[in-house]
Amino acid sequence: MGVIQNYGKLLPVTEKTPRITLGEGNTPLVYIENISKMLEIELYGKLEGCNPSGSFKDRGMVMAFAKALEDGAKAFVCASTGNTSASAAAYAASVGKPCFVLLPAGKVALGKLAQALMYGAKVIAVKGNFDRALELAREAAEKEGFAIVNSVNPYRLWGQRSGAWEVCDVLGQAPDWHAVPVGNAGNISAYWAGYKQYKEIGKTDKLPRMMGFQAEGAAPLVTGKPCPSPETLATAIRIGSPVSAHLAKAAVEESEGEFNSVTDEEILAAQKLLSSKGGIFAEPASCAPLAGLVKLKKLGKLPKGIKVVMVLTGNGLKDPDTAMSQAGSPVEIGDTLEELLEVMKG
Ligand code: AN7
Repeated sequence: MGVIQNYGKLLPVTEKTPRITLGEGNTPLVYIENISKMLEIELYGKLEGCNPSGSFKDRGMVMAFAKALEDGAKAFVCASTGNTSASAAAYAASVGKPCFVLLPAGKVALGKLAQALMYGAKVIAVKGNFDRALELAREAAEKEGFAIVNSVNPYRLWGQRSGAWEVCDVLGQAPDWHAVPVGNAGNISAYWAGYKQYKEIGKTDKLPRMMGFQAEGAAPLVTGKPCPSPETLATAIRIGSPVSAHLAKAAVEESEGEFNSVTDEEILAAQKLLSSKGGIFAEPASCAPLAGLVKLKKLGKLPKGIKVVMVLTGNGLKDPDTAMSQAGSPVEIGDTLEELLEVMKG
């Protein structure tokens, strides 16, 4: 049913771990025909927006909550650019525990904010960026004895490995390239660990090259330096000092992958391309990998015919404001058939 039910044997769960679930995981892996043809590759999208809170975060959150509950946690805390807070708030609601979420004030997409508030978390807007909010969350967790459910919590990354397992279960083995947006660098690290674990137990013969994509204004792993004032309209990945940077670097090195950055304009163009040619609406951060593939194709650096899986990390509905800023507006008419037929002619 959920990640713990489906993959419990591969996860650090014990008899005492509560089998909680909101039905996370088991998301579609969709072949994207039009864009595959355009890029001359075999391109699949992992639709993580189909998770219960609308992003990949639920895979790890269910594990973080289960293990914390096993240890007797009374309350939960996280900092977030939005999706972690929505996910944590959802699981906290479902297990009936309080949850504090720290958000960078004014920099969280509308849908994510609505979720955290509706699920009933205590939502705290911090006048600072995500990196500062995370420092505060860690300090408060330590002082008050709350369970911290950011990806500094190792169980988060454990649960997120399940994404890699599902990809291999569907394709029969790992793809040639695994493309993923990188913010706090947890997901790329978790996928790599998941692929390696699957290879060890004989479920895939090969390992993919890990291709991480950051926004140009928040690209510490591309430049090799922390970014003190990250800026990008892909607010999910507006992170300057990734907590799992060391793991992500190791993943890219070991897999002979790469980090690349893309501009906000390239991200928006990719978001439009994916929705208008692929029929898939993903949030801006999720479109950084596609933006990167388009760019690599232009540079002649995208090998023909390779199988690429890109993780579409969050649902497009989470950020209606950014979408509407480039989507155009409906054609307005009165209420007559004449007017209707007129606009239908184009
Ligand atoms: C849609 O919610 O960091 O590299 O606080 O929401 O594992 O951080 C979100 C990150 C990609 C980057 N795509 O993943 C948070 C948060 C979406 C995201 C990422 C995030 P990591």
